[in-house]
Amino acid sequence: MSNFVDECNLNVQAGDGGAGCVAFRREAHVARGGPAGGDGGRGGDVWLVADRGVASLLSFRDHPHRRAGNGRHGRGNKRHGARGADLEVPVPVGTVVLDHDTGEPLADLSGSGDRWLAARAGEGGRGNSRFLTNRRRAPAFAEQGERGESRWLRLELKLLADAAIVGLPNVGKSTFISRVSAAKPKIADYPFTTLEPNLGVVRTGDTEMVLADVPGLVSGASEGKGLGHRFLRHIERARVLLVMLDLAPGAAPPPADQQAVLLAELERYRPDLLDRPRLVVGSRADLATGVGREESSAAEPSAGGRGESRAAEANAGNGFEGLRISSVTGLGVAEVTGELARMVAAARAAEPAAAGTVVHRPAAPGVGVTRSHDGSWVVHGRAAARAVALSDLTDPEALAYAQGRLDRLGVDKALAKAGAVSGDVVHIGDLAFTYEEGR
Ligand SMILES: Nc1nc2c(ncn2[C@@H]2O[C@H](COP(=O)(O)OP(=O)(O)OP(=O)(O)O)[C@@H](O)[C@H]2O)c(=O)[nH]1
Ligand SMILES: [Mg+2]
Repeated sequence: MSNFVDECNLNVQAGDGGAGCVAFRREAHVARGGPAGGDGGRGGDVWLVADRGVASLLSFRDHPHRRAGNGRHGRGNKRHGARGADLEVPVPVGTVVLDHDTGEPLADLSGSGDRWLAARAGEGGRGNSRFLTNRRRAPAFAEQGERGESRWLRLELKLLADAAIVGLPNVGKSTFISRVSAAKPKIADYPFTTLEPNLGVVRTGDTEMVLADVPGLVSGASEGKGLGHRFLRHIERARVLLVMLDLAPGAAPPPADQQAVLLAELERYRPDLLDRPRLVVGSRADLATGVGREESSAAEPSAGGRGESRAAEANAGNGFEGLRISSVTGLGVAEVTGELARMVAAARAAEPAAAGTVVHRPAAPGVGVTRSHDGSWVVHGRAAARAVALSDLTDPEALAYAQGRLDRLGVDKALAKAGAVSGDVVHIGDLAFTYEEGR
């Protein structure tokens, strides 16, 4: 099975907050000393971090769950619980994060070190010592810890290359990258040898650029033909496209037709790919007739040529006006890398400075009310859930405290506005209440 995985699902679970503690000081002469319960620790956050050392999303395929540490509970003597450990999940540079259900883009980790908060930790609960007031001298309740956020994400890897080679299958894309970089892709004389993208670093003069060799494109790729358009996403971010047309006789349609197919597929996938700077080259020129001798347009049939198709083959080679290369003889290779480097440098120079790509999700909305099928009401929002997450809601002081907090959040108003009437059941967090009008 392939080790290059460029899409996966990931479940991130932030740590729960620890519970606040209910405790009282022990004093020699007082039956019950002042409240002394410590706070629970906050849970750990889950961060996704773009890391150059990670090549693909492989590690998530069989193990899609990542979890940060829970906060510890508070204890007596106002001892606070320890924080849960944050979890940093390394992902490849170029990872795009989407909402699993809606497909909404959430983050784009395109620079090494970019970080994104994927799941927010639960806050620790406050201990009873925090609820001491003039009128509440011995609070016998504390806050529970908040649950850490948990969600499913969809990750897609879009390779970041300066230039990507676009061509029909078997035109010599992999041979070219193996010639100009240290990449060692599989090369063979049949279509679809390359099943996953290869990256290579090309150095020319003082420019260093990353070149991507992607699987061959065929007519209909955008409808799923060949390897489909799955790999086109790796072309999306290339600054320059190296369009490679086969000049070998009899192997492929004439260069102009090859180019038409390639451009049509690019356009169908993403029209703006056609605005990308591109360099068109003719490959396997050593096999084409009349190479490098434009003046000898009288076709010299190559040895082993096949009868009546020779004239057409010769035309295929000769009719091409772009740069001709041979990765076998080295013809034109330096010219192509030089020209690519120039185009890449120009494209880089034209880019706006990177905008410190740490993306944050918008803050969670306030209080919301919805009605369930059974006629009960559900109050949404972190603040409301926290207001009722107390250690002991049978304690009258705790209940009064929770009620005051819900009032301040406008929960009663929101319920009244939504049409709740006395006797309706209201769910907040894990708890169910009965609604009373005009209280
Ligand atoms: N004579 C000659 N043969 C070449 C040249 N470049 C590639 N080939 C041969 O052409 C065949 C296909 O080369 P690949 O590099 O695998 O082609 P590809 O475009 O990567 O093919 P896919 O991965 O299947 O899309 C192999 O047999 C290569 O040895 C060249 O410049 N001259
Ligand atoms: Mg290949």
